[in-house]
Amino acid sequence: MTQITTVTTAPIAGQKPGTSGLRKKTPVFMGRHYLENFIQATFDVVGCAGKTFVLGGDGRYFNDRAAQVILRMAAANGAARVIVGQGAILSTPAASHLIRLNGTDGGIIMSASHNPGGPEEDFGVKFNMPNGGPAPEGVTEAIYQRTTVITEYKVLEAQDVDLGSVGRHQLGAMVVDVVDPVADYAALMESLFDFPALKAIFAGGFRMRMDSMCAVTGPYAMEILENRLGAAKGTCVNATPLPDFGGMHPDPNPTWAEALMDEMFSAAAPDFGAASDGDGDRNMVVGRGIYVSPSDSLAVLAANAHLAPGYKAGLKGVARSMPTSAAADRVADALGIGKYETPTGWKFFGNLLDAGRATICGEESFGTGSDHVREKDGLWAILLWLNILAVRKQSVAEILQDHWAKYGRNYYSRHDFEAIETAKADAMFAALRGSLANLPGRVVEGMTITAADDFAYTDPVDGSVSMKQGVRVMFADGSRIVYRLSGTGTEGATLRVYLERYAAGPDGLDLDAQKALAPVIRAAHALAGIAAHTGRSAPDVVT
Ligand code: G16
Repeated sequence: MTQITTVTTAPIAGQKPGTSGLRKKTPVFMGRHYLENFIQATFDVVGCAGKTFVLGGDGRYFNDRAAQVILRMAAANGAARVIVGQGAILSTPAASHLIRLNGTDGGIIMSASHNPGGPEEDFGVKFNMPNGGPAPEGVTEAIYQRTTVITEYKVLEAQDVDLGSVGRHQLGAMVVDVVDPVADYAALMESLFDFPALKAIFAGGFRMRMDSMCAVTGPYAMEILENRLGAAKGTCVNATPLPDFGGMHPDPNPTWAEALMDEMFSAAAPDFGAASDGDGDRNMVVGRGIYVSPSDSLAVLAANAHLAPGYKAGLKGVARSMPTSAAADRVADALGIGKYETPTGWKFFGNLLDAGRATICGEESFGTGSDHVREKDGLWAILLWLNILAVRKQSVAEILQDHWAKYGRNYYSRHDFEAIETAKADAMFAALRGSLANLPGRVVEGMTITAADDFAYTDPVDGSVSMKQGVRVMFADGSRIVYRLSGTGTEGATLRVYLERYAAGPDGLDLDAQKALAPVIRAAHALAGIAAHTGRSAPDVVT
């Protein structure tokens, strides 16, 4: 017999979801009532009785235990059915796809994305809506408000469900369907891309390195690249997901995917390199001897997507987050399609995708995706790049050079200053915001400021307004600086400074990005007084 227990609890401070769900140190999540309070608050807000949800996570430490708790709570709250990835594993894009494919009432994804995993590292939970996308701010705020008044939660007293093998189980009155985490996602990719053409390039000796950083993408990459497309054995490295990601920091950028960068810049470099993050929604692509910035990647994908079968009808529009470079806007203008600038956070793309206004979206934070799901999708971006390489029969370097020659180049970089004392970061932003009105007209590093503001966004579909989404300083020569505090960190504050400078060409398209941006970087430090406020004169991570 199974029995529903109502447990008395009390609000726990700080359960406010950030850019993408609630992310905290693992011991915090494992603390008494912590996970339970957040899950009950979620069910209280979105409803649970009679509903069907998808559940899965990136396999990090505590993923398996948390899944059993969430299942018991879903059963106690009257859910009809939960579809779970085998081993409680689902990449974030695969979870989004399963929600849409099965027409469920949403899903719960356990992940702290690119943050390290382990007993002392990070854990996270987020709710995705029936459209497959992250809950919008109105819903996450309601969940947070609920956590501040919660007094009890419900849990079924039962043994663990066997999530180790595919099949149907019963948990009290609730059905639990354990599914292959890879199969449906791989079929979706096969429907979008020209697999025979990709098979042909691998058969012809095209060499690739795919670094899954010991995180969730491993099994997806193995199945698609090595098993279905016939890439050489050993193409996929770090392909076994581990609870602590093998000690790696599964953030696919030049700093943390250093081994891949070294290989791609070595004499024996393969033709194409790629990496993905903890939960499989981010990607980095690298050519032989050339790094592709995420902003450029978005622009190249938008300009060439029609070469893949899934996008041969063309794009409806392109959306990017505000701090992402304007390179994609130039492509949208040339194609005569819509362009959109949203706040940081994939959730802001959902309405544009649902309304059919945008087909491809992307962010500087190594995220690209399309309307095939409602999350960014690392492997999708990598496969679209492969499809473009297969059709154009050019190297990554040649494709980038062609692109810049046609559109000009938006030199771009992001400088992160991590684990700053929150009070110091807040003081810096208060001073910066206070100075905005006086900035236009001022000349810094020889560049004249034309405008300065705090980005506010009105969603063109539902009219919702999001304020204070990042401080922008724009210059007469098209350069731009953006300052934001990260909403995904779990320790102190992370200051992100986004730097951009446009070169129309034909000269000056081949500079090192940091050198091309040097005056903009100096201006960014001077305008915000970064060193004076935070004590930091150099960034911790440069992407
Ligand atoms: C999340 C969001 C992205 C955002 C990124 C960084 O990605 O879904 O939209 O760009 O965080 O956000 P922040 O600058 O606030 O740290 P992920 O991959 O962490 O889920």
